[in-house]
Amino acid sequence: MNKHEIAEVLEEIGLLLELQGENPFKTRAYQAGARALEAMEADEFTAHMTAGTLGELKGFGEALVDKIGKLHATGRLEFYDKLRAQIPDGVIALLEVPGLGPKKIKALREQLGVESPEALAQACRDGRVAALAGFGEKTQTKLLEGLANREAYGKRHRWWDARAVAQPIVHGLRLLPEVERAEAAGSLRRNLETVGDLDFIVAARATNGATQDAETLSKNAAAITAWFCGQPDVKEVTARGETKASVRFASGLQADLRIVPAEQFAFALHHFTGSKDHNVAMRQRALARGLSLSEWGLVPEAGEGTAKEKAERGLSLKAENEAELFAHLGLAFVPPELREGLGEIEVAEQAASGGCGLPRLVEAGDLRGAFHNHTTESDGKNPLIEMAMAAEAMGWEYLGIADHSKSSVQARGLDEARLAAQVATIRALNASGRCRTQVLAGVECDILPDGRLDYSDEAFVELGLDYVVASVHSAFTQDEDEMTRRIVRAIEHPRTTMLGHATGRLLLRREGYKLNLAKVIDAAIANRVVIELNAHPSRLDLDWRLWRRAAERGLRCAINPDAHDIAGLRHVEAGVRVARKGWLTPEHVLNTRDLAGVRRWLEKRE
Ligand code: DGT
Ligand code: CA
Ligand code: CA
Ligand code: ZN
Repeated sequence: MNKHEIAEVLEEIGLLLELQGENPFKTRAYQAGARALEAMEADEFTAHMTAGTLGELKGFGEALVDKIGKLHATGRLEFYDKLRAQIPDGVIALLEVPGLGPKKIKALREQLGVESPEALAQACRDGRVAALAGFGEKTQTKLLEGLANREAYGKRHRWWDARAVAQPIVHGLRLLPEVERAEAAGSLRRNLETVGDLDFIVAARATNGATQDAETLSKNAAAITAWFCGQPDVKEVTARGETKASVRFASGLQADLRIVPAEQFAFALHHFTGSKDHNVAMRQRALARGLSLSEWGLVPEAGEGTAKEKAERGLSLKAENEAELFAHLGLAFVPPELREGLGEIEVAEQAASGGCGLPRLVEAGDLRGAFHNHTTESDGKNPLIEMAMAAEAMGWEYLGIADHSKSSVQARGLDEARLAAQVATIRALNASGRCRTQVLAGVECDILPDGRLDYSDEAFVELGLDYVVASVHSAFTQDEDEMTRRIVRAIEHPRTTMLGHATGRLLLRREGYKLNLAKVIDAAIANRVVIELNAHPSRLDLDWRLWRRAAERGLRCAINPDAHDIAGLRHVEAGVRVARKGWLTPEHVLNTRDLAGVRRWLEKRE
């Protein structure tokens, strides 16, 4: 196990011990150990493990070092397995209910016998939770809300996490001798912000000459299915047939596998990429041409038999890849992220007939920097120099630092003096030539509840910042009018360069605050204020569904990782994926500009 995985196990041990009512010193030791591991460089950790010197560090007692050693070497820990087995799954599930920690869960178990989310919901409906000491009506209502969200959200996963699971599976499939081609399809391939399940499409290899004989296909399919179902993370095989299988991983994520002959691959990949709305529109288009489109192929509508039978009789048009499939229907290739049935087929038709065509969507390689990133000055985990070096390693021309402002006390927001010092440090770093990436001096400035910014106009003049990201971090519960007025006021402030994480949503955890986004977008366009596409995998905010129209109307985007550490810079990729889904081209995105172009925008907004 790597240090991150070990830290997660330690964190969980701490929680489990707390659930059992262990003494707080013991539980805290595990949680502190987990945090110390997270903060450690990977190289440093490896060096300690090799040299056996972890125990010399503060906070790593003998028992902890022993457990880390076992997890590092074997990936297993008997102590953890035993502990985990003592606690019912339902109680573990309670930990995921917002508003519930180990202490409250302990009280619910001991006083009400509640040992699962379902039992908790019942106890809340009966009013028994409100009656408990330390709970009350308000808590009970909150818990019911949290339970409802958990149900609605529980079945989906963040795109970023789903991809981390899918990538090694695609690679593993491609390495099998029986596999000719393998791709992930479904919502993952369409870059949807959350993913229900994974879908894998595999073309089995034809070993007997050009035409595939049924026997070879079924032999190869069996080998592929066996590999798929036998992956170490598979917790349950939920379906298993000759050419398909479904599994569930320990994380709860499920995955479908389909195996097809090579000549069917493009059709199956297209079908299982979806979306349903896109597929419906494509099928209608095929029908208008006397053809029937399905996962089996593109066959004549007329004649005896099902589409599958016709395809098996060799009546399908041939498509080596999806581009050829689209071409059969008079369409240019539609990138998967645009396949949502939102007008992409009409545009692909114009493109095929030499019209204005599909947009050249923004790519990760187009980005030359980003504006919203944190350092250890506020709540980041890496100091300025390390963030700058990491940006340099990514080939970025500039890196914007925007630490929190003074009202974000819990994030160690910077007052005027500390911010002035940071600006001076940034200017000095740029002048020193230590780093090819130029650092831009910004701030993530709180939008106060009344819409004012967190520093006075005089302070802004003195600070001489390159730009200001204005964000809401407090008073989330204002009503829609008040919140809208608040944000519009911040947008109208002459110092505001861009609006950070516009709705404050946390995917699968928290809805955004109530807001009239149309008014906010109008104000941003009118004031030439950029709206950020916050690329953090839990945010992806502003939502992709709003970008196409807003950008057409003149709204400028910045794809910002909101990185709190070096690894967080990589989140821009999630942001780019979502920007593509919003039909954004490089011209719509400020951070595709070179440094001179960015400076022109920051100074003159042009
Ligand atoms: P998800 O998994 O909920 O995030 O969303 P998808 O889009 O991955 O949906 P999924 O896994 O149920 O199916 C993958 C694709 O297969 C879907 O986008 C379109 C296609 N598909 C599946 N079932 C149907 C269906 O009943 N009708 C049509 N037209 N297409 C379907
Ligand atoms: Ca899916
Ligand atoms: Ca599926
Ligand atoms: Zn923020």
